[in-house]
Amino acid sequence: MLTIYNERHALHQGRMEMFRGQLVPSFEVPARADFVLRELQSRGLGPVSAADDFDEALLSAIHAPRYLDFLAGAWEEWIALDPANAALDVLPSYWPALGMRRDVLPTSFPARVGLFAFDAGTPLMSGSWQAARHGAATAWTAARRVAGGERAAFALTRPPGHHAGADFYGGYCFLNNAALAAQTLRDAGAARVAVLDVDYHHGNGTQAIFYERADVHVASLHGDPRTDYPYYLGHADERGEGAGLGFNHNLPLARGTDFASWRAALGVALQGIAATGAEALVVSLGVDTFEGDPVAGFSLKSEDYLRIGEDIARAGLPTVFVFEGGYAVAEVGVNAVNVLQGFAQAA
Ligand code: SP5
Ligand code: ZN
Repeated sequence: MLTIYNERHALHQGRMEMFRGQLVPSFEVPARADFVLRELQSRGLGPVSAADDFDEALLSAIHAPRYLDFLAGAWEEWIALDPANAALDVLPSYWPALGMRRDVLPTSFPARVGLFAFDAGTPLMSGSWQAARHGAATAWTAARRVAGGERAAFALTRPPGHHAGADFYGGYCFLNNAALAAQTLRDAGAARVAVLDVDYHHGNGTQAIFYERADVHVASLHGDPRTDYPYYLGHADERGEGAGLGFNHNLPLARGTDFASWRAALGVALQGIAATGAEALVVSLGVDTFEGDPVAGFSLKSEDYLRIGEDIARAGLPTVFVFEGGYAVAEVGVNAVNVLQGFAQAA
């Protein structure tokens, strides 16, 4: 399988995230992508190449202009507050509560951070924008290859994307790579595209972006938001709105869910996708469902990921895989590449 690799992913290296009253080292580290790349190469699973030249204007199909402007300039504004800030990551301290104004953009940079960030766990630093931007280019390129006739392609990138919405970031995500891939497949002629999100966490950004649209069906298997991040979205009764009603499918699962139950839910999600008549598939490929993951609560084993790839291949759709979460760093390569290998062998 063809891999498009974000060679600039390591420009983003968030240092600290807020966890229960203290700053702790971020779980989302550059080594994650390095392990996946190494595993792909050692199994010889296909060529690895860089993204095509990318026109940043394409991002506005998914993201709001004022949000993109904020991201592109955030680091310079942070340094302008105080040159000593160069040694620190940007994290929010203030948020607009419900009933407060989001339409007026504050001049204050810290106030704007809280307008666009929905958690204090997503450090933004000097290279975040460049890494995220090239990551979006990576997903866009993978989608173009699939639109051009490849059976499948893998966008190997970080920071991840599925928590990022049209105008917000969080959950280690700044730009929604999977949403851009889905939009790219639509623009290339697929009448309907499905997004299948198998990351442990609900893909709240992807859901929000497509919630009122019938042309992109979003299905997500995840830890129940009653107990798990991102907490405030991802329930089973969220089915889409307006024209999008019936095109959002959430399968929340209890902490501790094992592979047999998880796989049954995958079958339900894939049946739903088949019923929509989708012509192409984007997989938000997080492997934080692994039993050893430090931030999540399912109990999948490494060999289970081969089965996941096989099941997805049986959907028979042109498929773009986009790398998302997975924080058991030493195993993340084996687990992610097992999905791709299972897919390639069954396809
Ligand atoms: C893309 C993705 O997987 N984002 C996930 C963001 C999760 N952020 C919350 C992490 C909570 C950290 N909990 C630490 C538990 C220590 N035992
Ligand atoms: Zn996740």
